[in-house]
Amino acid sequence: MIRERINFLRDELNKYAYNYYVLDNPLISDFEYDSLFKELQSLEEANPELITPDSLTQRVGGVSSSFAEIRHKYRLYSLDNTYSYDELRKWYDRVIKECGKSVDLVCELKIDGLAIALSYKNGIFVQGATRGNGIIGEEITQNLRTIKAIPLKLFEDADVDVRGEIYMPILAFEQLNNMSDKPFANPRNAAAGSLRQLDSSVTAKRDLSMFTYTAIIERANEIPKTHWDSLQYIKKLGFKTNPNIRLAQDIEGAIDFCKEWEVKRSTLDYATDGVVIKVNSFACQRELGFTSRAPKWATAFKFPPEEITTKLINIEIGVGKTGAITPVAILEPVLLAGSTVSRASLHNFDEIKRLDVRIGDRVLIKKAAEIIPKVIKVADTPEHDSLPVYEPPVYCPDCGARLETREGEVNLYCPNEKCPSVVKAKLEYWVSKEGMDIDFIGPSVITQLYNMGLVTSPVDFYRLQEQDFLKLDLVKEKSASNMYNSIQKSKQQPLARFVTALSIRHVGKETADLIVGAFPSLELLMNASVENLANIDGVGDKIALSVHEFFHNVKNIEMINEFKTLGFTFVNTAKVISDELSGNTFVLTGTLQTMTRDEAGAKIKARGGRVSSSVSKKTTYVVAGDSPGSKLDKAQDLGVIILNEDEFLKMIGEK
Ligand code: 1X8
Repeated sequence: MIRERINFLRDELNKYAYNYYVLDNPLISDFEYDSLFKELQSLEEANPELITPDSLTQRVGGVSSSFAEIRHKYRLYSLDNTYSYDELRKWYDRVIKECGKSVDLVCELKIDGLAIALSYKNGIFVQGATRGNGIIGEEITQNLRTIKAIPLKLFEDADVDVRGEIYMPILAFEQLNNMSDKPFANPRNAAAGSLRQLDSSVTAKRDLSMFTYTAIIERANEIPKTHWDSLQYIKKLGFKTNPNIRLAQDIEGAIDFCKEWEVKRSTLDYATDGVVIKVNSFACQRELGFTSRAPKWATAFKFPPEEITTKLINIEIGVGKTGAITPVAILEPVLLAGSTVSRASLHNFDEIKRLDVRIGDRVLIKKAAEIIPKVIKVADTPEHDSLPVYEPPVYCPDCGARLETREGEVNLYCPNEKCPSVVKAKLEYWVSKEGMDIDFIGPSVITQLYNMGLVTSPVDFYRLQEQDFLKLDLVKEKSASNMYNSIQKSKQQPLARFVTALSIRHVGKETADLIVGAFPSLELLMNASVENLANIDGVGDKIALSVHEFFHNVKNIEMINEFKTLGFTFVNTAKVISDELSGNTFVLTGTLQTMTRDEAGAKIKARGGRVSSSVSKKTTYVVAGDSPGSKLDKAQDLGVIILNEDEFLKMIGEK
C-alpha cells in the first residue's frame, strides 16, 4: 500500500517536474506540487527502507572529500570552430565529397557552459562526470543529482549515455554575484564553481540547468537513425533539449541560422557563443569519422565578439597588488552580451594616449572571450575636440607617493610597499579563488580589518580570534565562526596555492604550478638557485631572479617561519598514483591534441617518471606532438625512443 503510494507520488512528481523544468510548461501550481512533495518526503521518512536514489527527494546535498577520476566510456571530442562563413562552406564541400550531393544539417546553439557526460542504466541515472580532457573526467554524480533539468529516472527503461552543457542562467548569475563579495567573472565560471563543490548542498542552492545535445543509445525502445530524431527521442525520455534548433538542407540554410542568432542571442537568458552544425544522418556521420581530436561531421561557427558604444563618464585609477596603476573606464551602463556593463578595461596610459580617449567621449566597447569588456576606440563624438586631453596621474591616488615607471614596462607603479591600496590588494589576492581560496572574507571585510590595524600582512589573518570578527559591521556569531574556520582551514592548502598567494612578482598561478612541480617542498624551493629555477621549462631568467630574491629577503623568510609556527602544512598535492614510469626521463615537444604539455608532464610525474626540458643521452623517451621543435631532431640523432601522443597514452594506459 505505502510502497504503491510512494511509487505513484514519485511518478507524478517526476512528470510535473519534467513539464516544469524541461518543457517550461507547468501543469499544476507550486502549492499542489509542494504538497505532493511533502507527502512523499514524510512517507519516505517513516519508511526509509523504501528510499531509492531516483526519488526526487534525493536531489539533496552530501559532503565528499574529493572527486574521483573516471575514464569516460565514450570519448568526449572537441569541436573544430571558425568565425568565417567561407570556412563553413569549405567544411560542407568536404562533407559532400564523402557523402553525396545533398546532406541535411542540424543547427544548434553552442552553449557557453561546461560539458558533462551522464550514464543511465535501466532508465536510472547512475553516474555523471565532467568532460576533463575528454578521456578522463571527474565523477560528480552527487552534485549533478541536485540539478532539476537532469532526470533521475527516465520515462522509459533504457541504457543511454548523454552529453550536454551545464549552464547558469544570466539572471541567476547576476543575483549570485550581487550577494557575494567574491564575484565570478562570468556565468560559465559561476557554473563551474558551483559544480565543483565538495558539499553538494551548495550546488543544490545554485540555479544550474542543462541542455542535452548528444545521446549514445545502447538499449532502448527506439534506435534513431538521425541526430534530429535522437534529439526528439531524448526529449521524450525526459532530458531538456534546446528548443532553438533547425534542420537545414544545405550549408546556406545553416549560415542563415547563424546570422539570425548572431542578432537574437542577446534575448536569451543564457550565454551562447556560436552555432554547432552537425551532419544529420548517422550513417553519413560514420562515413566521415573523426580526426584525433574532433568529429569531421560537425563544426562550430563562433559569433564575433559583441560591440556597443556608450559614454565614458570617468577614468578611475586602480592600484594593484604589485603597485601597478591601471586606468579603469567608468561608463554609462549599457547592455552587452547579456549583462549590464558599467566598467571596462583601458589597458594602460599609453593606450589612452594612443586612442586619445577623453572623459566625456563616446567610446566603442567590446566583449571578447574574456568577460571584462575593453575600450576599443573613440566613437563619433562631436564635442571630442573641445574636451580636455587626458593626463595620466603623477601621484598615487591613495598614498600620494610619486609614481614610477620601470625599465622595459609601460605601466606606472606606486613604489610604496606600505601603500594601503597595495597592501589591501595583496590581502585580497591572498583570500581569492586563485590564491588560498578563503570563503567569507571579501574586500569589505579586508578593508575593515585593515582599517582597525588587525591585518596588514597575510600572516595576521591566522592570528585572528573569533571575537575579532565580531568587531566588524553586521557580523554575528555564526559568520564570525565561518570566517575564523575558513581561514584556519586554508592552512592545509597545497603548496602551489601558497606560492601563488604570496604575490611574488611575475609569478601567477601557472608559474607557481611549474615551480612547485619542480621543487615539491618549501625547503627545496627556498634553497633553489637562480640557475635551478631558470632550468624549469616555462620559467625564464626574470621569473627565476624574482623567485630567488623573494625567498632570500629577510622579511619574507621571517614571514614564512611565522606561517610554519602557525601550523601551515605546505603539502604538495601532485598525486603519485603509481611508480610504473620510475627511472624514465621524458622530454615533451610540440603541440599535443588531447592535453597540454604541462598536463602530460603531470601524468608522467604522477607515475613516478621525470620530465626534463632538454634532450640528452639520459632521456628515455621524447613525446612529440604537432610542429615539434629541434628537440625531435636531437632525439633522432641520439637514438632516443620517440613516441607520438597515441603511443604515449597507450603506454600510460589512457587509451
Ligand atoms: C559542445 C557544445 C555542443 C552543443 C552545444 N553547446 C556546446 N558547448 C550542441 O551540440 N548543441 S557540441 C560540443 C562538442 O561536441 N564539444
